[in-house]
Amino acid sequence: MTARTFPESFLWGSATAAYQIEGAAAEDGRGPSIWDTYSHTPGRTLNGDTGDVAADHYHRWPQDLDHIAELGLGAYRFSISWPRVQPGGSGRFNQAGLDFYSRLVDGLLERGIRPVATMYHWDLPQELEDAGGWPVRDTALRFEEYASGIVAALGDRVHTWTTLNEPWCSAYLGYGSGVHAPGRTEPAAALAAVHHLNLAHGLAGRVVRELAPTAELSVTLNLHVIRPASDSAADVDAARRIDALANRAFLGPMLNGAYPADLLADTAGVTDWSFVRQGDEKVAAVPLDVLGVNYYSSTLVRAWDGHSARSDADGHGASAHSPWVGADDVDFLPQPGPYTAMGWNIDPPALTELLLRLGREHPGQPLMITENGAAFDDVVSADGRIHDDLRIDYLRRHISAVADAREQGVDVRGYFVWSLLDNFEWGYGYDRRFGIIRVDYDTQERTWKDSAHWYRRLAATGELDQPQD
Ligand code: GBH
Repeated sequence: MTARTFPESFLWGSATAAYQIEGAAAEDGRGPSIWDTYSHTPGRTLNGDTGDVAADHYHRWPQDLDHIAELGLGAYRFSISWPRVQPGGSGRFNQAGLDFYSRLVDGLLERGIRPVATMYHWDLPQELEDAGGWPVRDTALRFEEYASGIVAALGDRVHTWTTLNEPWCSAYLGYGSGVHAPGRTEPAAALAAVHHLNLAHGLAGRVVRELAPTAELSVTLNLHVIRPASDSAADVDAARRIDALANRAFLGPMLNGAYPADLLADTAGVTDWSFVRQGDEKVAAVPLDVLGVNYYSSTLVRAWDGHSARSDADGHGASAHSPWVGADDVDFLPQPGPYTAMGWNIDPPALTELLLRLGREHPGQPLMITENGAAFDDVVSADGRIHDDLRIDYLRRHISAVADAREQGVDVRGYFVWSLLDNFEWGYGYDRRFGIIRVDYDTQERTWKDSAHWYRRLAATGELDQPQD
């Protein structure tokens, strides 16, 4: 088998998020977030699962950091729980919460692991949602205040500050389709949320520049690779419209300092965008040291003719509402397999395509894969091992896709596997496992899956086995 080699400077990491692993939901002064409320609402999550205990990382973090060190990873991407450090979302900070992350960051540094901290991975303090949530401008201002508190406390001990994780999900799944917290289904509110997330990103980015000038600044987007079902003008236009909602609604303000004109025109029937004030888009365009890209699967669309049966094979989940606000005449087609346990199609070349696009449209912008990984139905063998060959194959093919883009000149500097541990998979609870390390939720025991052993070797050598077709 031939191997392709990544340079020593390439950063190998793993990622998690606070609500998905920490547990200790009511400990040491943590306040409630929208995910506590949502997961405790009957019918919202699979099996009624909540993040109350999760992987108990709040108590087990030293051992979890030891696992990262044993994996030989250069970086760890985690998120800070806003309601743990500022329970009401504004005003008083909770010292016990700040201390937890301070210890975590020091624990990483002691082990030679670069801390990559995400400020917001979906756990909005409930009080701020009660005051209107992301559709309201004040939430962005509160986020700036929160950012000031955590950057002042952790400063440049954090190597990379990431403002937001996947604002697409926060806005469209939280306020459009309602399959994420807070579970609202209001198309105009979803677009207002898009804007206030972009604004929050810019305001917090400015805080990082001021308070931690030597730290790197980034944001993580889940960018979509959208293919039209045919080359008909109508299908190509459907793909353009979804690209505007999915990708350019964030890339526009954040990297170019302006919303794309076609997005504003396409959604004119939903909102007049009057919540965008003079200067906001410039604030959102704070220069980034690195753009984080999360990638899992690709998207196939066609123009809907208005009468044939719809597929709607997108992120509706159980919801009757589409996350694709203002695009009711676009249909999402089922994709050819294979699929992961999430039902998402496996499409590694689309990742290369996405990276080439970013390299072309945003030349000079360094990139990082901040999430990629897969849920499969893991089986614990009689010998206690988890032979997750499908996950290894998924990772190998996608990392190979990253190598393809790098060979064509795209500046991708690192790769973070999602996830370090099995964890609370949002609406799917504990039913879907993304970890390279298994968590037994009865004992909280951690067991390395074969993929963890495989990933450790890759990080140590930089040498990737080729996919076996
Ligand atoms: C990420 O979300 C999250 O950052 C992370 O917390 C989460 O655990 C992880 O991925 C795994 O889900 O919905 O059928 O249209 C990824 C969310 C996944 C949303 C792919 C869009 C497209 C397929 N995205 N999804 S579908």
